[in-house]
Amino acid sequence: MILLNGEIISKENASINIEDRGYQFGDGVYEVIRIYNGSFFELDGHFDRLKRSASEIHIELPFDRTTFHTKVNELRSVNHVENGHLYMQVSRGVAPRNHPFPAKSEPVVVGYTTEYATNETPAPGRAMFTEDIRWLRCDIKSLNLLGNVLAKEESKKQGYDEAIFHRGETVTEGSSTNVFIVKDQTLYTHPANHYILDGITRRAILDVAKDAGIPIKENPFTKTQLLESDEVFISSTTQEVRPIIEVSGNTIGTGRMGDVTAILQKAFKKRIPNSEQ
Ligand code: DCS
Repeated sequence: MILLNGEIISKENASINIEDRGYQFGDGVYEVIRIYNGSFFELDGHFDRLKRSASEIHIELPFDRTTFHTKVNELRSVNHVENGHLYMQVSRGVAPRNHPFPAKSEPVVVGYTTEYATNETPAPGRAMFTEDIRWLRCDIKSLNLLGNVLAKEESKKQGYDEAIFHRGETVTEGSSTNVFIVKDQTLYTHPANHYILDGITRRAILDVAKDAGIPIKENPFTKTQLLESDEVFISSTTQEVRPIIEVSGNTIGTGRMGDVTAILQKAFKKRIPNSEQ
């Protein structure tokens, strides 16, 4: 079953208009929300971010927080998803194709769930650098993902797990992840400004790092600083805290998961709803 404009219906009965601006312009916003042991992870944080993304592109969400909670829980429940994620997108709606906003359009809301076979964090991965050619509002979780998709595809073609973006010498984020480095026991990540998406996982990591007494610097760092760091990891809803042991052919640190990364991975896992760890 899927969610379409507030109704839970079977996928077979759902259709999207060819003049949906999400389809024609990528004119909309989205969220990917993790489900652990039958509960959503940081649901309010996702709602707040969705509302902010929508507002930044002048879309008013057609539901409030309470309705959002009710609908996504209903969908999770009818689909019996214990572990997986919910994808949700809101487009500006349907109108004859024309660049300016239509005078009148109702946002189109789509949600569906995906089930995971396991909750295991992906194994340590390898990444490559790629120039960040995206627009300057990466803080908006927009449906326009071409820059991200092209970078991820290139990294896959070259046998890597992720593409790490840089603007000139400055590292920003991954194609679908945030990037952290550890140098001399201090944790560094790009500040949450227009150059990156302020990840829900990123925030949880900063929180647990603070609790663990790990010094944090939300400062931009360079490609060279990343290559000379002791540890690198990426974070996202789907990949959690994932060590990166090689970047563009260069081994990072010992070539294995670092100590600080291990502490943060463990502490993050403890935050998972109904976790037994
Ligand atoms: N940066 C980018 C560009 C992302 O696309 C994502 C997540 C993140 C950072 C990490 O954010 P979260 O911690 O909130 O997940 N991308 C989602 C996506 O498109 N698929 O999975 C997660």
